[in-house]
Amino acid sequence: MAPADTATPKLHASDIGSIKAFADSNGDSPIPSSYYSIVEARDDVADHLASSFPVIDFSLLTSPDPLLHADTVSQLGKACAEWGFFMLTNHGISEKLMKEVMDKSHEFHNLPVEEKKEFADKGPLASIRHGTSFYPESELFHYWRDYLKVMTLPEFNFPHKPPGFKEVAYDYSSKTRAVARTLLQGISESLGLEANAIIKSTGFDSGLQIFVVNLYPPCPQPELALGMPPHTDHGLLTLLYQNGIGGLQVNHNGRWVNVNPLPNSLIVNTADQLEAVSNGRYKSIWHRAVLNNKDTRLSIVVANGPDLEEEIAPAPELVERGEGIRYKKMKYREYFSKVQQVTRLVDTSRLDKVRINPQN
Ligand SMILES: O=C(O)CCC(=O)C(=O)O
Repeated sequence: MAPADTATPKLHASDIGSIKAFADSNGDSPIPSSYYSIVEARDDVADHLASSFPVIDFSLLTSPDPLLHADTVSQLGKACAEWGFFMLTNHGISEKLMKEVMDKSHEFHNLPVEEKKEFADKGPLASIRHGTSFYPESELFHYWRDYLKVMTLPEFNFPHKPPGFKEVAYDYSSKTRAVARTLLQGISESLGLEANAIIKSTGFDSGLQIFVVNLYPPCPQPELALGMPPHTDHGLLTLLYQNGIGGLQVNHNGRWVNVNPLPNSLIVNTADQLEAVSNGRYKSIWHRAVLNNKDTRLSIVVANGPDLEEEIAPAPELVERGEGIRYKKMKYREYFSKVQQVTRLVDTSRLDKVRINPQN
């Protein structure tokens, strides 16, 4: 499948340092064979399912009309149970702020490589991390993306450049956190729990938030490489906003489906800790990022998690309702730092470490 004889040598991501800089200088030349991560035909995408992707109107979830609210809670529960992903419209974050945060994110990635060295990735618990690929030191293939990952909660950290980035990121991080909090209340209700049940049991109000900016430069051979491998997210709820260029694919009942967000909408997905808290009713869904050969794609991903010191376990009410307990209790810090590291190379869910019966 891969044209090995024409490929650039097996360059390691750490030699490359920044895929944006590499892509800028490499032009249309073949990509290094170390980036050949695609193992299945790219056209195996179930595009007929894209139009069924759930849409939730946030303004109806927060409506004072109890009927509209209840109807939206039920749609939210259905979206979480059937897709684990949905598009969120009318979320109340201004277009101006969304544009500013996107522009500044782009400016950050456009800074000269030298200027970003002070933010070089020093491991998952570092507060500011800039790097390339997925887990460059240990992965089997490399991935065509550069990233900035910042812990914005429980304490706000942020790079001091480019000017103005920190301020808009603070605003965006607070507003997305508030949206995630309200969604968690709706999700609790959809499970038949008290609205604040998940917020309380996960210590959400002192929880972790990671602000990620992914940049995927155009790739001359998008049929061979991925921007990000299939993975699930470790927290509770992730909110993604992209620059209008598609690339996110969601695994729905074993098929990849392209996600086509409306402008200014957010794409939300349920993550590992929500699967555990919901005792498996709302699964953490595999997703990946594919590439194109024309446009630079940016995605701003805000991962919202529990308090790192909180022990996460299925809601007792769900277990008592006769479902039986399906997930072991685990401190989020342990899950976040250890489980994530240990299982990063294998194609099994990290959640298998806490699933009581990994077949479920
Ligand atoms: O850029 C995307 O569409 C996917 C990003 C993602 O899954 C992540 O940052 O974890």
